[in-house]
Amino acid sequence: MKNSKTLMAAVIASLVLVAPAWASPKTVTLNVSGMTCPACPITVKKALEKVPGVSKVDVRFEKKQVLVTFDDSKTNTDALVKATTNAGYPSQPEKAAK
Ligand SMILES: [Cu+2]
Repeated sequence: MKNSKTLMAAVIASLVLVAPAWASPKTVTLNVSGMTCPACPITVKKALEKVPGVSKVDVRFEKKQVLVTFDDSKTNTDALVKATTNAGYPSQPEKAAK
């Protein structure tokens, strides 16, 4: 009895700790075919980091992909595509979200 109560408390505590991470961050993979040299990702990353709501930009230069984590209540995939396009690097979401 005492053990199961302790276990329950541990489970609840871990749920409370993990919960904020579920809130609303979304990650999208953008294919950026125009990244041809190692300096390109810097421009792409800066352009994406300027978009309000973007919390993380992870460039995979070898794959010509950018993983963008953002708050979907503040921005969306279209805005991210526009940001890279305006910086000179047209991109496409890996999975069409429409
Ligand atoms: Cu370049």
